[in-house]
Amino acid sequence: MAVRSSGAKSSAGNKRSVKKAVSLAETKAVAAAKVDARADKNSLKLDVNVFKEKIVHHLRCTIGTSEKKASKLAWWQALVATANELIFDRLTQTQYTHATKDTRAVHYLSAEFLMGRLTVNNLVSLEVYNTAKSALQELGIDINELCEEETDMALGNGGLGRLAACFMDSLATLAYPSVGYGIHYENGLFRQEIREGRQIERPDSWREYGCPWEVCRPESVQEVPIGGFVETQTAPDGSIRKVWHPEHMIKGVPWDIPVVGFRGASVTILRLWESRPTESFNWDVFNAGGYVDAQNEKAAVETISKVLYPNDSTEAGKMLRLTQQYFFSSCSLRDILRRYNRTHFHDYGEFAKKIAIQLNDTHPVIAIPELMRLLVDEEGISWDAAWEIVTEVFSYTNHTLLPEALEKWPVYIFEKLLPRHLEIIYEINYRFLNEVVEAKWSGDDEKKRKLSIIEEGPCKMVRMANLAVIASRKINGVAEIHSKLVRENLFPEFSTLWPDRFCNVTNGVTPRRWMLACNPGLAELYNEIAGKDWPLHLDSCAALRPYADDPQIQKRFMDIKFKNKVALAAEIKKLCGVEVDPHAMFDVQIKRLHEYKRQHLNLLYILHLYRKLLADPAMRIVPQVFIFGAKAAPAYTLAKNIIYAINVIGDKINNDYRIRNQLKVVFMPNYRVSLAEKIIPAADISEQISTAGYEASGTSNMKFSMNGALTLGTMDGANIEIVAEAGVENNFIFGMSVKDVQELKAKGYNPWDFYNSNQDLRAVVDWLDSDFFTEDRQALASIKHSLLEGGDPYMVLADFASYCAAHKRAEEMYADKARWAHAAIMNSASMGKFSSDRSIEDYVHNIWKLKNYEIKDEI
Ligand code: 26V
Repeated sequence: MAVRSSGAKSSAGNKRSVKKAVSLAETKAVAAAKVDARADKNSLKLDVNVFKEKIVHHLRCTIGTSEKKASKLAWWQALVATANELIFDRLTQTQYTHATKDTRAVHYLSAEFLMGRLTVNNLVSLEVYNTAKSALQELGIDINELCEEETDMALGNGGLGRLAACFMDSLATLAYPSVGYGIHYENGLFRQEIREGRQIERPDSWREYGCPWEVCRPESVQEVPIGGFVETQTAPDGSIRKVWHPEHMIKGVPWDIPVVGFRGASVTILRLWESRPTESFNWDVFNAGGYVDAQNEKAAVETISKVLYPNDSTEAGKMLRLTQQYFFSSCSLRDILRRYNRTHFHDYGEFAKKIAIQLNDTHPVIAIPELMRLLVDEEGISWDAAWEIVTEVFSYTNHTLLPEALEKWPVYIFEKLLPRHLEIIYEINYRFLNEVVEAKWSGDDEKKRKLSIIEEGPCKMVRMANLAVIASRKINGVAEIHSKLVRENLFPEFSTLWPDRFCNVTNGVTPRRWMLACNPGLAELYNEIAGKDWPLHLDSCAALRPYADDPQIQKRFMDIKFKNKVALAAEIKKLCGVEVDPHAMFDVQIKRLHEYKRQHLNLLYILHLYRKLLADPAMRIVPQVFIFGAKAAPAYTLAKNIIYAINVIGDKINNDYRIRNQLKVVFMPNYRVSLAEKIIPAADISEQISTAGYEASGTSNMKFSMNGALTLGTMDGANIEIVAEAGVENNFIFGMSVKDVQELKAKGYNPWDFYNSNQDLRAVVDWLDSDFFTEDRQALASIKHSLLEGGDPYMVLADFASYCAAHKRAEEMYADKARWAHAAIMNSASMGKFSSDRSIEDYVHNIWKLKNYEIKDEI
């Protein structure tokens, strides 16, 4: 021991003296190397020839092929490798700055990150897009074709996951110390195929041939216990200790995806955990001759991160879903603790000063009892001290009021998977009910029943949202109206208890992806009018507003739109085989298929128009193309029937010569981020038609407006704030307000009243129950059935008349080109508020309390 120790010392001593001796030469060499590296970087950024050489170098030396035989995929991989040279350098600089300054950071825990494609965005953010384009052009390659090689990273269902991706972009751009934590799903959201009008789900294997953006980090692997039982040990002094004997250990392997801030401001990491069996775990079974059993167990562990669950409320897979949530939450917390302890050596006095954790919906809420467990059971901290830390660190964002989406887990699943966590949840609940609720509403058992984390009943359940509220410092909704409903309808008692905990952060979207990268024509116009910094200061786009009536600017703006429509028409032809006229009004509804989003209301209007055209063959209307994109959860039968209805009705209309191409209906298959990037810049009308009170915010509504579409929508979610900025006169608002909906519900809504009193409505609803569109009338009749016998839960019929009137106003305005251009410009130029940079600044100032740091080229 002594020998080893002194040896170690002397070798360290030697190193120091050697270092001193060469320090001057070394310093010079390092400085020279740094200059070289910077020159190299700059030339890579600016010099087309250097970029070209790099791509060819990577094609040969990284990918192992040559210019002559390389596939498009290989060229794309070489392009990514070239970009990665710049990205990793910036990443190292960022991490160096944050480590040396021991910065406070936010950790964004989300089961979903819908990143889409990264190539164009990263090149644009690094300011090398044009260099890369020219370099590739000289090599005889079209950059657009290469970018089409990239499979979307579809690790999310919809709005919530895409919001997380926009937030990562803004965190990196604003250079706030941050990490995104999630799950490295082997299969993202299913790929949708349409066969004979019906949705078919196919697996999405986004990294079948590897993803060149991600880096595996074996040095940061974590191990997570699961299952088993808890033993209560009593020490000689009478104190009690809980010891968990887990049944299995799961290995969490981190994959890092760098997120590049605009102009390389900083590079933030998205760390996604993949589940693997631990080295040790299958040996016992294996040695006992159970080779096959061991393989089965291995497969079971690997299943944890295999697939993203689509949003359907089926019972199947509940166990696995909770395991996923626990797995990634625990890996992330252990990673956070490991990094903290590198400089704080298990002294938790500073923990809450350095760490903020945002829970993106209830999916990662299991992190609350897990942090309690890590601090109390594994780090030996008292319950009270641990609770103080936990309640300082966590905040929770609510993204939906839909009761079926509010997560509850059966207690028996907890007993099986997470027995110690269940004990901790019981303890949190006991203290909350007996200290907090009792103090406020003494003896009121009804209040206790309602606020309890545990729902009593034949199957006891753990209410994750209640746990989140009880442990969080701040709870936010995602648009003004939604946050109000969270306070008043979802958590009224909690907000009486803790009024200061509740706040609003209106969602936003990144203008880098949703304007600059996807709409270069519009970006150029803003460069000229607002200066090149508009993607960082979206408010500055307001500089276009004074030109809203200028004929030249109107023409320029609408020419950009037209060009985008021509491109989309070509895509529609390619994907749907339908010819559409780019002069027609493009009316778009793209979002997950759900009854509350009311794609069937849109369909009823289409039927109404079609019927009028058939009744009067001489009638001339504004030519219109209705464009849909939507995935339905695989077990959601009615949603799938609505997709089928859109397709068969579209097919009939598109091929009906009598209506002279005045109406077209297309359903674009496999809606995803990269398709949205093509559709949104080409839209004239943005359909945002949810029943008021149900769409928490919406985010595509913002993307459409930024790109000059007019909203046809209800006073719901962020629509309210969008029209407040862009002018209600420049959009088409219709339907019941949240208050109207509440009142009608209270009065007793009867869809038959509307059906019986509106001839037009009745005709189109009945049309669904006929063999006019398809022999399989059952599928379409199921929609009618849900609207009548089913009680029309989302009040489609109640809003039909008002919806038709809004469409009429839109058609009239479209015929007046100057008026339309005015409205389109006013929308696009008024969206400053809806940059995700603003959302992040709101989180930073009201919740996270972070500082950002300039990232210099220091190492
Ligand atoms: C979840 C589920 C699960 C079970 C069955 C049905 C169902 C339906 C919807 C959901 C959605 C969960 C959360 C979500 O994605 N919310 C969306 O979050 C966006 C970002 O804040 C927001 O813009 C959307 O309005 C909101 O729907």
